[in-house]
Amino acid sequence: MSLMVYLDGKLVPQEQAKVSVWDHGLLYGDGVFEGIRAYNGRIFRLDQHLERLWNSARGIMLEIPLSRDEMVEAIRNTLRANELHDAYIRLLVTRGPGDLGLDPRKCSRPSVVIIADRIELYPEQLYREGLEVIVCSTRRNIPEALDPGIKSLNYLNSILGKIETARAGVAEGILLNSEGFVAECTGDNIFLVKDGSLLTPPTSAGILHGVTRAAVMQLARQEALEVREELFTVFTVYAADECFLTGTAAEIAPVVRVDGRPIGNGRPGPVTARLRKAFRELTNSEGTPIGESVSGARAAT
Ligand code: PXG
Repeated sequence: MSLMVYLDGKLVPQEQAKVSVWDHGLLYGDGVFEGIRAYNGRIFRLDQHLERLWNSARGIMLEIPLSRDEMVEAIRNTLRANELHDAYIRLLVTRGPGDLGLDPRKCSRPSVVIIADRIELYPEQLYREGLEVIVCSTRRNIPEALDPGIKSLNYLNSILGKIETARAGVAEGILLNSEGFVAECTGDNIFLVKDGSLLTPPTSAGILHGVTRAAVMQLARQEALEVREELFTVFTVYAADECFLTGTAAEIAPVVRVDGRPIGNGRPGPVTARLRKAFRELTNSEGTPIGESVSGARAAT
């Protein structure tokens, strides 16, 4: 079945959802994006995702041509048009069509795209048995050059890491920052459990300010677990009791091997399991309602 895609104010069938080859999002990766999830008819942490989108846009001096309320309505309409209750939402704002030069002032109008699709869940086995990761030789972008806090359409730094993980036959890869401290993974944030406390790199390490990361820190504190944002090296990872990754798609994914070394006893640990349960309860209990589908909504623009 063809999906309806939001493109610059209209809902169009996916076959017609096309952007110009002059769009600087394509020519230069000039734009910002978000990956958001809806659970059982509710959009999880939508405000935080939109706050990050607006911050990213501000970081590259891109004016989003919709108000926050209009964006919320556009997302809800896209979900309703596709009758999706559990979904992955990809939201993009590109610089828009310009000329072949870099100058963003030549781009008259940013483009807004919202794609809502069924969520492709990771295999259950991955959560039961845990995943294996490597430490990539690709380093995270340095914040002084391009802050990883800006969720820009230029993801080559993560893609270089992903190429390494694919060649190693593992699910994810840890990226160190330029100083050799652990930053995050190609598309997930990282947490360790050591002596009952949670450890995660601070945003000053040069990482994406993950929405799932923030939710997990909040849940951990509610569960009376100590959470420390501290710089650490890969040796701290090797010596951890537990390790897990957080992200919109992965949620909370246990890591059991790093560079071929078992973490803890080599099985998903109890703190990770406890947080996974708390996270599931959170995603089931809060969120912005998508609202009722109106008949004929698929044709509406
Ligand atoms: N770090 C990076 C670099 C990310 O891209 C996260 C952390 C997790 O953030 P949230 O807010 O989702 O908790 C992300 C988000 C993919 C993919 O296909 C992943 C993201 C974006 C685009 C694609 O794995 N991740």
